[in-house]
Amino acid sequence: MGEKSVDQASLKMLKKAAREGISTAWDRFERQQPQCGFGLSGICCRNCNMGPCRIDPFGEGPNEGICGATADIIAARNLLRMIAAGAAAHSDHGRDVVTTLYETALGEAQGYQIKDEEKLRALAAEFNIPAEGRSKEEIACDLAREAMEEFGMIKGTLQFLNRAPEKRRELWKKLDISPRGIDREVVESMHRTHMGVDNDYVSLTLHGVRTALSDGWGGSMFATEFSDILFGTPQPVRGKSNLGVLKADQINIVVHGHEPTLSEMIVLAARDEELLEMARQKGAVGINVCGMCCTGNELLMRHGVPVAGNFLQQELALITGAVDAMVVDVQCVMPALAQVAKCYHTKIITTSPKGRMSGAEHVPFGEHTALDTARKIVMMAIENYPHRNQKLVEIPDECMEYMAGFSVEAILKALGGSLNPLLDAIKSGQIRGIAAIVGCNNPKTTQDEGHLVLTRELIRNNVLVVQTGCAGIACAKAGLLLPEAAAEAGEGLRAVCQALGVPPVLHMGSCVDISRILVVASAVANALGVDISDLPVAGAAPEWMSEKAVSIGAYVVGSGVFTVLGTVPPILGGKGLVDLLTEGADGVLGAVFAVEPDPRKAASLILDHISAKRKALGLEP
Ligand code: SF4
Ligand code: MSK
Repeated sequence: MGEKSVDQASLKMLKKAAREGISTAWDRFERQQPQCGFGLSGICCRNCNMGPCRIDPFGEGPNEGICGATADIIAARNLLRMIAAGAAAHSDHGRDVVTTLYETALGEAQGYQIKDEEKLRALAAEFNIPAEGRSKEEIACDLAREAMEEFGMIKGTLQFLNRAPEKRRELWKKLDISPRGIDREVVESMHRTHMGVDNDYVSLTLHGVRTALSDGWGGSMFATEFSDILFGTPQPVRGKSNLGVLKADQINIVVHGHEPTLSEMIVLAARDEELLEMARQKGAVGINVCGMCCTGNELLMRHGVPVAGNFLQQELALITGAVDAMVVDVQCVMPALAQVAKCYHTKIITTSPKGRMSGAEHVPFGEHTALDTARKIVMMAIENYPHRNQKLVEIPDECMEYMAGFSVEAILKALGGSLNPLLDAIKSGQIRGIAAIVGCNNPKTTQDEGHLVLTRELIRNNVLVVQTGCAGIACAKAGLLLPEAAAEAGEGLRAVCQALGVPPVLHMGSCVDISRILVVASAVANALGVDISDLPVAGAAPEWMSEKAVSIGAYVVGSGVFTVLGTVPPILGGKGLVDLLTEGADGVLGAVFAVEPDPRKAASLILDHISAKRKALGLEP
């Protein structure tokens, strides 16, 4: 492996960590080497107590488990369980936002309001909820109840599937993979993977796609749409990124995790004059709330709040010695934080009943007392500021401006209210296609390098890039989210970006906001009268690590988009499964996965794919 990171701020903090004897994910990764070959190939099973069983990938030892499960069955079951966990995580996040809207509508949630009434009314129309002459609270109440039904729905299929092009919906119906209730698909995944239920790797994989679709077109879409109703639909906004956003003379609060419900309240509380005065009395000049990972994405999309970093920088933020409190909720929060925090004065504060951490303080967060809880947390950070050991403080100066906030509505506004300018640019070849680059960091690969190399290669070749998650933060830190980055784009894309005043890389939000990308892809496909699989579009997750990314990959391919993975998924021991996902799926779903760790080669795969799709549409390849 090469360098640990291409981010200078990360490298500086890794040096500081080494000086101070603190181990980070990179050190722990090294201590795990060599990683288990059975695990890496996905062919160990412990789904029952006759096992654990493992298959010999070289054909010399056992080629089936005690029950007779083959490598393909074991790998497919393991993959399906990963999808189910990822879909559950996104969808449970969506459920919490739906609940918050419901309680806001009832007047029982403290500090929240319905900020985007237009979107509320548009969604009400989509769900056939009467809106005429009714208050926004009455409509929101009905809409939230409808949404709750979709989680545990007992008949029919998800409402948001109607947003997909007709051909795609027909295909899902034909394959019998249109998702029903969101929870139902996850439960069925667990049932099918129980010992002795679904013993066919093709059938297991198809259910994986169905479960993933219930995430993309269900749980994640609810999270996005309902967050917009509550907190406002993002519009282009500027802010700053990387560890240099931490301030030596301010109370630094890093909010980390995924759900915007808590972080929105922390942002609000940090502006409270009474708390600001308290901070001044402790000797700080202000309260600096910064985001991390997808909580950071939620806040930067809506408020231009500084984002301190992406996944592999969570420990590094603490190693600056300048974080007074790190407030976490759910997902992508490393248990190591509590250990690292012990070396400094930082308080790690967990807030979700679902996400506790030994060694952290727990401040339970709930909608009914949201603002009071947020104030309490901000006060804890203020009280902690005097304990900061100035001798240990070292804040890297890397700090890059970004422009984010490209919701579907913001993109349409930038285009003058209609998709036509984008369609014309695609037809003329000024923009050759669109690529969604998403996902995490992973110490298996140099931090941010995959995201940056792939993004630069694609924009240079006139492919518009849209991003979410930690990929978006990687590009923010590298300056690729600025309109000036159009200088790095090919001539056609550059001209379009300069005319519209937008960057060549559009930040569309957090991981759940990949649902926004599905909406754009559907709108383009509908405008051209084709399926999503006919479009010159592709997906990529160069540095993915989480089970949510597996669910995302499966619903993106299931929606008809060719997807390139940069880190290798644990399935290679199931040869039939690999063939199905990388070749066979094309004839079934109109899209496949490719695995390509080299981001330059990944770019070539995507460019070839875009050329082929352009040609098939009768466009200049
Ligand atoms: Fe082994 Fe089959 Fe049990 Fe898995 S389900 S542990 S392969 S016997
Ligand atoms: S936070 S899922 S590391 S993108 Fe959404 Fe980043 Fe991946 Fe978590």
